[in-house]
Amino acid sequence: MSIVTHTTTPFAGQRPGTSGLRKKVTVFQQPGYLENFVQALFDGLEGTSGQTLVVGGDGRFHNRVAVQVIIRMAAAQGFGRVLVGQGGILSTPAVSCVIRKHGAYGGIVLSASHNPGGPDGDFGIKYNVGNGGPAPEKITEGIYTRSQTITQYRSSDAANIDIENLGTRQVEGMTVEVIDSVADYAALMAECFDFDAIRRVFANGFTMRFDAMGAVGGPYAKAILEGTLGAPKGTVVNGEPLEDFGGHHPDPNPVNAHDLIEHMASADAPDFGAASDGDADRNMIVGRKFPVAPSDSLALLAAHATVAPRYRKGIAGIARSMPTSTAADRVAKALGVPCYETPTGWKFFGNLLDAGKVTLCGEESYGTGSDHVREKDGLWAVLFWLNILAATGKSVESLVRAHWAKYGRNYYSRHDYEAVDTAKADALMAALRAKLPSLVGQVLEGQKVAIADDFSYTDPIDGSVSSKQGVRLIFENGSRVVFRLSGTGTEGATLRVYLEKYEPEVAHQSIETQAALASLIAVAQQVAGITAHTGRNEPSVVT
Ligand code: VG1
Ligand code: CO
Repeated sequence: MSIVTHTTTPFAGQRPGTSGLRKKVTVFQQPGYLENFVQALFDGLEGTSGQTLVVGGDGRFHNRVAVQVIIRMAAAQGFGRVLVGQGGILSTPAVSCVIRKHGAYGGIVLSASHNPGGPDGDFGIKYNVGNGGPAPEKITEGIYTRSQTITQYRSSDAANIDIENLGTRQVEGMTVEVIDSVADYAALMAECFDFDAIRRVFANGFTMRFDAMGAVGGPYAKAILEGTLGAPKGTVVNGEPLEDFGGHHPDPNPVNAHDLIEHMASADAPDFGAASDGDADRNMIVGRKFPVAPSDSLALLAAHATVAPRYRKGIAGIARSMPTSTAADRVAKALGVPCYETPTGWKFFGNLLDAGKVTLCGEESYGTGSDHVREKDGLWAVLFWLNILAATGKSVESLVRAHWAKYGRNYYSRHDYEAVDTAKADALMAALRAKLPSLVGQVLEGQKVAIADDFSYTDPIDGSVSSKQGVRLIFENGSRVVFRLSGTGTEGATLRVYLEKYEPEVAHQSIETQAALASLIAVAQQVAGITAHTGRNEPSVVT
């Protein structure tokens, strides 16, 4: 066994997006592609000698190959220990949990989250820092810069090691511990929530379906829901993590998780439904015939937080990504705590969480989390809902309707135009940015534009500035239309249009969401010229 230096040449475009570097599997299979990125990452890290690195992924195709590459390179880098999930499996929140619990230097998550898996699908790699959260932009930009000039990488020439069985192995001077993928995470969940109360409701016949969509959430949900909490076997469906997710597109929204939506609307619907995404950091909550909007879910968790043991003393504050609806802001106001507005992507919550400014965070894209880890956490949100259902004895629908009655309803929808030609999407955004000054004060579909700008965020803790984070029109009545391009796709560009309208009157709250947002949808077309620029008459996904 020895450490070998390999000469290499850069690959264009190894720039991490919203959540790590995501490319087609075939791109990652190019010799040296993954190695270059990992070396560019390692070259920017100081004092790794003897430290611990956590490695795991969502089990998609290429996961095991990548784990072995990273172990060999971590040994060459001089890490003292690698903690790897059994079979290479660790959900994103589990990686965050393991980093924190074991005082690791950082961790590598192998996932392209909701992007399709399999040999023709996508692969991804993301670096998390010592607080357990996604690397801040300063680090990801550094990786990119180094990746563009890289000339060599270092690796042990050791053979593949056994990562299928628990236990300790040795690669060069480094120890590899293959750990139970679920244990540390499950222990943390038991500290957060009232497991006795949840166990009682299951014992009394409460029913649920958890759809893991063939992705990494399955083993976690099975162990905790069917194991610890006593939910009947079969509560978790699609619970085996498969290399191609069993053909599922593990994006837990009503379009991709339509099986669950249909089941929850059927005659034998259980009391509660939930789904999680590829790397189990996102969640969808569904009551009987009643999908819950993610922005509402965040607001409702905040309003009921004190039922859960971890949050019994109350929350310090809330943070939401800019496009997320302002439903949480109303709860924060009522609680007398601050609500922060950050750019899209979980990395922007890290500083606020570390500084104790916020306890709960959320995004409109079915992501919710708290200071228990530094990632969004799908199963955590599901257990939080179970805790609230157990504590109140109410149904999902009655809880949400009571919330609207108290705080008003934020009608909300996201329209995605996927796989648009990149040049056309860029042209649309450029044209939109150019006309922003002229939009202020205009009356569009009967509403006056109060603010038209490109969202820029100054981190309140470290002062770093992130600009061009989304074009937003805010109307005098608080309605909003936001436009941004996705940073996670691998085919062309995805235009996301976010629409929000606030309705304080209970009497007007039973309108269908798209109907309630009709005038804002018209404004979006008119202002951005979506059809003219992209040739698309309608969005490919509406959530
Ligand atoms: C999307 C979501 C964003 C989320 C990100 C990563 O990003 O909109 O809210 O944080 O995915 O989630 P974008 O740039 O495509 O809009 V995940 O579950 O892929 O780690
Ligand atoms: Co995810």
